[in-house]
Amino acid sequence: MKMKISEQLAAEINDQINKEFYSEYYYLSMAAYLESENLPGFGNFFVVQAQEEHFHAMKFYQYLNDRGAKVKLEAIAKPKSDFKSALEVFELALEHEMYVSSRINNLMDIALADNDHASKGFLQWYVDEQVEEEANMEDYVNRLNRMGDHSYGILMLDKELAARVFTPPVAAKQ
Ligand code: OFO
Repeated sequence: MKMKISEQLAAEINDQINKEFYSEYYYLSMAAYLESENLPGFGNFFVVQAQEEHFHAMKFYQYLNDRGAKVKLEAIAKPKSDFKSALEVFELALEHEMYVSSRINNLMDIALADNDHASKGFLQWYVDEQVEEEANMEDYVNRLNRMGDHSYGILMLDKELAARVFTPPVAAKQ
């Protein structure tokens, strides 16, 4: 199949596939820490987050295939496994999402420079997703900050986070 996107955009998306799998790994590592701290609801939240990252990676994977570019998988970096608290986990998750947003914006900049309308449309989904992911993480950072050491509040939040389930976005099905 003839390649229908620029070499540069294909290479950057290929790299982003690695970053999305790293995100999956990073959030799974956060989940494992939270489970070990007897916070199964918090753990569940990050297991679901990891599933979302897997979905993001596969959506990029499919896109490269569809545009005639070959995916080349690279090694996934080892994630941090020691954390100080649930608050620190959410702070790091927020920081990570802000980093991912900057990478998605960079992909969009390339698609704009290439005047590649198909890629612009495709990447807009990620731009919107990042707004939601950052807002979500920030909300939990704020709530945990307000709670301080109140174990009742943390237990209630753990119960709330236990209810999160992974639902693949319908419009973006693989
Ligand atoms: Fe893939 O959005 Fe989070 O990292």
